[in-house]
Amino acid sequence: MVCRICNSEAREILDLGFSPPANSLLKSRADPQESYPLVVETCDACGNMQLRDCLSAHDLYKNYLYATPDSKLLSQHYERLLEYLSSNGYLHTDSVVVEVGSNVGLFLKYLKPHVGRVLGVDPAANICEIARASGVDTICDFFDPNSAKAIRKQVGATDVIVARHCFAHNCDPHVMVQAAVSLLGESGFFVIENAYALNTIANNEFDQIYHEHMFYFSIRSMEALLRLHGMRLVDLFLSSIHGGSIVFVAQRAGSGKLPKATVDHYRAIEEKELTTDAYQRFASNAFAIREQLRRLIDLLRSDGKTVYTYGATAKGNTLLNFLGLTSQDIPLCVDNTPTKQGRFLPRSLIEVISEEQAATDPPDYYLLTAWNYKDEIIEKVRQRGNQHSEFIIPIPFPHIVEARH
Ligand code: DWN
Repeated sequence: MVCRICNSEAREILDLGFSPPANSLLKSRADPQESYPLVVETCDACGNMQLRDCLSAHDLYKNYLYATPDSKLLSQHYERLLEYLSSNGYLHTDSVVVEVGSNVGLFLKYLKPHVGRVLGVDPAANICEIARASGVDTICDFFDPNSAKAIRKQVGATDVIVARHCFAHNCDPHVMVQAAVSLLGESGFFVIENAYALNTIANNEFDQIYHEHMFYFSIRSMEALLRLHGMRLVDLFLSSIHGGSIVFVAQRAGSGKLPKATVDHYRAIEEKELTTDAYQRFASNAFAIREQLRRLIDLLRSDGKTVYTYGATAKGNTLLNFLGLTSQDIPLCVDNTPTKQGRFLPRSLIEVISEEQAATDPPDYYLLTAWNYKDEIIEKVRQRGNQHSEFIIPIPFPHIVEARH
């Protein structure tokens, strides 16, 4: 396939087979469902890592079941992100901030008292309703040059555009950058937070590969994209959330701040780590994890043990479907998102139940498919009185955590 950043030839690094859209949970086990190829490629010319096949954004996001969880870990991240943006002069108390992919508005709600004005943009009508009901002004639309023009009419040139874990979710990455350039004021900042490709590759996080994640950005690929639109990376901020994320701060080239030494520092580390060998190890480790984890679960089940998953996560669907695990192996999935409860995970057909329901008859093991919230979830399970269940952590290699109080 062709690289969707620089149009060079891209080459395959990992084929995970066919998988249904990760958040397409079914209302009934009999509902029709489709699976599509999950093949990841890389471009040697610009460092881009992309899905070979993109699904329609409309089909993926118009009625979206993922609501940002109300999590301590995320709240701590919001605090650190606000501190970082404010102390570096990217955000001020009078800033006009637009968040793209604002979901239920949790981040904007946190930001609102610290800036001039906030506005959310999200394509999922059902999610926008929740955001508006919580007092966050939200436009229900995709972020593209047309909607950017309408937003500029409404709030004027924007000081900061934030795109957290949604920028990689579009087949054409140029559209969002074009939209940002047209909405930003002359010295405005475009703050893009994504799962960081270096963490994905180095930590064997192959479960981060699903149809919503159409790109896996590195410093190199992000700079290649920004450069094509007269923008440049001026700073970056690494975080451990979502299995390792990176916050890119971009500005129009030639205006405002010069790139910080941080960018050179981490680009040099990336150049050493994100190598062809690293991609090959990533692919072979995905198959090694599949074999180890499948063997572990089969062994536990043959010993009469019960295994549930914890977290009806997008990455959990990739893991379950790549391993071929179904409701025959894992009868239930626990998740605290009301819109997911009572539904069935696509293709594995595992029923989603609430944390309260699970607490009444806990399993011997939880396969932690929300492993990025490991400490918070284990603490919650123990505090609710369950000292029985043990936790299978699938990444970076399968291991069992008891963590009993
Ligand atoms: O990029 C994306 C990431 C940021 O979020 C989106 N495309 C989709 C989504 O991916 P995910 O589903 O893998 O994300 P999370 O945030 O790891 O999902 C956590 C799930 O776990 C949620 O469904 C909520 C659930 N949960 C829970 O049941 N109890 C989470 C916590 C913290 C809990 O205590």
